[in-house]
Amino acid sequence: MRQHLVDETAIDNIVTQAVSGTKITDIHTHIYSANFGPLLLWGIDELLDYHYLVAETMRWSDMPYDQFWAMSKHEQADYVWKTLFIEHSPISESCRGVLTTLDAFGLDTSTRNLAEYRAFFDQEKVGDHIDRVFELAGVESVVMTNDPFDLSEREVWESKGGVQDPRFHAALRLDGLLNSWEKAMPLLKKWGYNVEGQFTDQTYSEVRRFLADWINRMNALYMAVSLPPDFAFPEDSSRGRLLEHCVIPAAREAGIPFALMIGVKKLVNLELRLAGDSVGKSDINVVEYLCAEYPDVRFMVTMLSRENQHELCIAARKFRNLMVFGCWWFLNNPSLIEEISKMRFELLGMSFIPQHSDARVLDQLVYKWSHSRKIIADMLSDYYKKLAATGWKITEEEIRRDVSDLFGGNFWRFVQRR
Ligand code: RAT
Ligand code: ZN
Repeated sequence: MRQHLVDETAIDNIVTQAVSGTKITDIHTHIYSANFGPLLLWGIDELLDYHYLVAETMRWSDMPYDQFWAMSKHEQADYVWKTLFIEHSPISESCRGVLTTLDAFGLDTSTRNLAEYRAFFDQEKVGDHIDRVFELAGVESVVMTNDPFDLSEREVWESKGGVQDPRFHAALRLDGLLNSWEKAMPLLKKWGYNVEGQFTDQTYSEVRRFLADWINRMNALYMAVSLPPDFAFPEDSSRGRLLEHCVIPAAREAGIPFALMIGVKKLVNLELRLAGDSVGKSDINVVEYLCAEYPDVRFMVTMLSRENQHELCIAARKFRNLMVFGCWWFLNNPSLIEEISKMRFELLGMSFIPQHSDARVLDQLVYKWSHSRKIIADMLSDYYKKLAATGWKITEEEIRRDVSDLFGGNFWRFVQRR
């Protein structure tokens, strides 16, 4: 096949085309396929009620938290809109994201007419809307966050056969099991797993059976957990024991990676509910220990604190069973995406997963990806120009290959599904 060499002056165009034309696999989201019913959030009220925006709204407000939570979703959305978009300029990443999304749907953001935006979403049908969002976002498929301890989700898996839309993949989320064993244990018992409060061999093997059952039922691409800054391993705790005797063996057995999302300080402000979590620096030694101790298990890792990013890159240079992914949550802002991704490109080349959306509302796929795509495209152009300056000749095909690795290929290879 003839290769098309790229002239230095054409790099921007070719990269922009490659980045906008590549369909993304979004490896970590909180959205669901349509048959999960009300678990799939979409529309303007959900966009405005996003917990990132609730946290920002309450900074301006003296309304008692309970009063805010007592309002309907619709009223909460009105309040967020008034506070963050009308009374102040909506420059924060999460605010701008709402506007990017409305604009992409062809709505006129200059009117500031919330009723008009509501009317647009009101006439959308969920199935068509999913298609439209995936198309606008340039997303091919998404990985959900699937928690067998969430009773409404469980019901869909058990009685309705789970996902029917091939664009939605599952990830088995283990926060319920690993971070609150006292609550998980009686539930496991109720569901027919012969576990005990004591960590006996039988308890371990029953938890492994539970994991294998759910990996199969969900056809999970990976298992995942979010962890606090003081996460330690090995550790004489229920989490440490379950990790060592159940989760790691289950990952090995099923041949799927285990994703660790490290650095969340849960509910530093209880009254903010879902918006009340914070961040703390974590210990990279734990990641290095896991990768060294279990070379036959693959770990996907993202860390929440900016301070952990450099050492995480270095750890990935040392361990090929470690896949660094995404700019998570409080890091999913242009200035930090740029800083962190540059560090990763310069230390790891193309061998990482630069971003996931973490979308909780379907429509957020539109802005999260449009914002990240732009930043990544600009960065890549710059790196290719630097290569060209050395005399290196790059082809269009190579640029497309690299972009396709970053936006999906690296993930599918790591989960060994393609
Ligand atoms: O980013 C978020 O929406 C957080 O609330 C969390 O869900 C986080 O991404 C997680 O997966 O724990
Ligand atoms: Zn998440």
